[in-house]
Amino acid sequence: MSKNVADALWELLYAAGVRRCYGIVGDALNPTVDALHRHGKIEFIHVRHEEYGGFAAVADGYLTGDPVAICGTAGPGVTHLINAMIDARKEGAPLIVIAGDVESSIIDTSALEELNPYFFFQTASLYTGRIINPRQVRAVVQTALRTAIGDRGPTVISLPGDVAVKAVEEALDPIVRTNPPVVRPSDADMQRFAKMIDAAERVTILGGDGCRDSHDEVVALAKKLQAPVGYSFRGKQYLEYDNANAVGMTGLLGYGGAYQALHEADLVLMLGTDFPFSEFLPGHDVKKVQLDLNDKHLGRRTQIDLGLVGDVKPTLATLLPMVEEKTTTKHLKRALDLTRAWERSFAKNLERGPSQKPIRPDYLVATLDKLAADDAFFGVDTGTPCIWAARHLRASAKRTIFGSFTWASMASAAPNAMGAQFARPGRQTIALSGDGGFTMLGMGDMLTLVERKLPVVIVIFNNGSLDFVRIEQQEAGVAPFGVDFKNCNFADVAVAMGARGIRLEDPADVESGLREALAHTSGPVVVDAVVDPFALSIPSHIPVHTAAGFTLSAWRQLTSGEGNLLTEEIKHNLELAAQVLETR
Ligand SMILES: Cc1ncc(C[n+]2csc(CCOP(=O)(O)OP(=O)(O)O)c2C)c(N)n1
Ligand SMILES: [Mg+2]
Repeated sequence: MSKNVADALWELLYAAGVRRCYGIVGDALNPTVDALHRHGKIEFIHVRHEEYGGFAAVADGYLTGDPVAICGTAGPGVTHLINAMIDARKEGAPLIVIAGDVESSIIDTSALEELNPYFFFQTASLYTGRIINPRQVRAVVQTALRTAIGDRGPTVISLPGDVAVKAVEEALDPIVRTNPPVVRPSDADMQRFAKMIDAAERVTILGGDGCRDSHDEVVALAKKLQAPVGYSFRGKQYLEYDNANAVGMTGLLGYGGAYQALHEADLVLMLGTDFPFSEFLPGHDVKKVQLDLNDKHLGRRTQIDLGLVGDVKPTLATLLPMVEEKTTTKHLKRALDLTRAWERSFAKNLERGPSQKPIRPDYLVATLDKLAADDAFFGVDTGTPCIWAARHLRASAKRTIFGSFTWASMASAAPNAMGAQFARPGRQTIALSGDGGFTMLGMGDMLTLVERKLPVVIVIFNNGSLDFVRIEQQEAGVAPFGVDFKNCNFADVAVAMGARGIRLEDPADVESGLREALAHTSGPVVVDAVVDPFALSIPSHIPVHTAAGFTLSAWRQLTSGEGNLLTEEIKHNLELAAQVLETR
């Protein structure tokens, strides 16, 4: 049988490392998926919602570095992919989106399910190719693959069903994968970099996702410069472990001495971080050097004194012998003292966890952290799970803490966990899901996890609300509104779906319940944890507008007759506040 466009497509994708395609079949896509079926080497993961497949692919691609395919069919099917595609772009995951397209004879006629792929994908896609002639295949697939892999993001191949079955005449050789180049700043810029460091007295490092492969280099530099190392959420997992200079995170999720270390430094080194919250970064009185592989990131979050384009690892390896050793430890010691005080306050609070009802979410996460494997994958939902994960999940050389950290979409944790399980079968895989997130996207595809017998542990923070938004509203000075909802017993739902279900209502059961969940490896488990909706976290630095907003919101609740909720909130957080004040 001669080769058609769809056959050639899968052959080329397979040769470039694509091993899985997540999605839903239908109309325009049927011939393309039929070719995947006949090809036989790329696994098709039939999900119940295209967006779920998209988020699964984001984690899959991020973990393996190999491109992952996702597919949806013309119009509505592909529109379901867009949120995960933007997430892929922000998190740096190589995705190839196979978009079913209407018959080529009715393109641009407002046909049923017709969507202009160029307009529609513009925000999300790094490259969009529409194949209407078999002779485009090599160039379009090549460009889609190279862009997705090289620029780490989603690219689109839009393919009408009638074109998918057209014969390909030319011989198509497999696409050659290239290793990423080693990039570091010019010698002159390296000299300027080293000079600024030598001239400084108090250096602080802020690291991000760009430090992914450079733990040892960052630790060595920090040691040589007596520099505290703070990090973004994405950088935490690469820099917190085995690092005597680690001082926590800055930002609204902040803890430890990072905020002070950044503001009290005379030179800050921003390494591979595009940390977006400018108000938590120091201003003009502190000099800043920013190093990033992407030059578009330089200087966009705060004013910088030196911008450098390069990979953190080779740049620091070159820099290390160029800088003088520093011996004054006062700056580092202050940041470490603050960090230790935070750790003591966490420990004190957690000690009371087993007897504090309702279950404290921080106790839930800290217990999970204690019991989870040293190489566990944690998917974390945007919402309060993010807050508690940032503080209470400890990184290790082999653990992954993953989420929609830059796009901040809800509901990514469960699908991310599924993708992680496909990427690394058998690895302990845990999702920390909001109840809003789980009911938004996670519930339907529980059936996929069951069908595939995937050992994924989904821990639901059942707080009956969009709790994170409630906190946002309070911060903005308004009375909480539109955030509460009624839940069901998710453990019962899980059992009805064929999964294991564990309901946690009593804090005394948290440890045994989580142990049982982690020991269940023959399929998915849902841990439905009824947690305290009033648990607040206090950041290491509270911006003035936040404090003012909380006061105003409290006043509005009192004057609107919702003071009883406020009393609850104060009661639940008073002791925490007292402990945190000790760390100031
Ligand atoms: C798709 C999407 N919709 C809305 C938001 C805004 N948002 C951010 S967090 C959040 C609440 C999340 O609620 P839940 O999943 O229940 O987690 P909780 O904060 O209650 O723990 C919302 C609505 C978002 N980030 N993404
Ligand atoms: Mg919630």
